[in-house]
Amino acid sequence: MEVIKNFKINLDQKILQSGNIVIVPHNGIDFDAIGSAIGISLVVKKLKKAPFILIDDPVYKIDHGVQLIIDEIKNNFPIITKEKYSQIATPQDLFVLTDVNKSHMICLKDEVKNKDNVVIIDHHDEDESTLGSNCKYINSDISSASEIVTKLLNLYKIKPSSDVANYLLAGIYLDTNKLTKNISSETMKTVATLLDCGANMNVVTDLFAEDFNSDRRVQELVSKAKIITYSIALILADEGVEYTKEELAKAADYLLKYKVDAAFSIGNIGDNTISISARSKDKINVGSIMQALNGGGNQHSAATKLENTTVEEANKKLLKIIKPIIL
Ligand SMILES: [Mn+2]
Repeated sequence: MEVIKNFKINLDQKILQSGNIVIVPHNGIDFDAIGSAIGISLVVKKLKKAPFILIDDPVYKIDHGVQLIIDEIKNNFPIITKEKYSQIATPQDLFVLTDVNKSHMICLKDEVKNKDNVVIIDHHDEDESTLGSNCKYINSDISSASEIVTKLLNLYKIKPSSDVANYLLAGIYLDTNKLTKNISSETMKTVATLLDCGANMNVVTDLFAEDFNSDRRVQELVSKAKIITYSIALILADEGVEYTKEELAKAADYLLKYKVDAAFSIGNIGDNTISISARSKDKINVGSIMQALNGGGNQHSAATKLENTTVEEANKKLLKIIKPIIL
């Protein structure tokens, strides 16, 4: 508690003394990234500053439910692309990263090199690509960035509207695999706080309602799964079919329904790139496995991208790393 209180004091000063406050969720924006970004926008507004949320993903790549949220908020919370931001940028701007701490997972590069201008609010482990910041709250014991931001809103005595409470709850719901994984009593207290603010579980689950065609593709991936040992499930997607990172992640998530310790799905995501999505219960740390393949994440949820390779080759690389762990 002390740590987050000190972070709040530091954050106050940073926001008050900066120019534009640019909130930066990760590329491939998901419910946790958008929910936490919207929550932090309320803090910025309370301090009488104008927040911008920077989203630079191509529209076709944005998840159906996340796009619904973006459409709902865009009149109240200015959303800008990187190009639009570059037209208003000043050297005094502050970048508040939410649900991300690594340089290669955001759309800014040189802008975030000054650690005085970077704030990080995240629940992913740090590694060598974590950006420098002298104002950060990173805690991988917390389920989601949305849980951290809800705690911050409490400290600021900000009561989110029922809409914003739904967005934060959607972030928690995503990163806990529908409140089944990676939850603590603190997570459930945070959920209770959001319900008190008017969040509605039916509205949240509707945001997760699948697009029929995309869900069919996820189920196709799941049908390709093999259990390679008693504890690891593995999907090798067809080389010739392009999937999205989200579809690969959902397929890996789905496999945790079975009696496995971890699940990996490997598929072609276009642009000459193979993606591996990894999910785990408790025994296997998929964060460190993905780190060994230049990716990142945390022990339960991680991913990597490999360029100029094939699904088969990516699988070989993965097996080389996991074999010593599972044998
Ligand atoms: Mn997250």
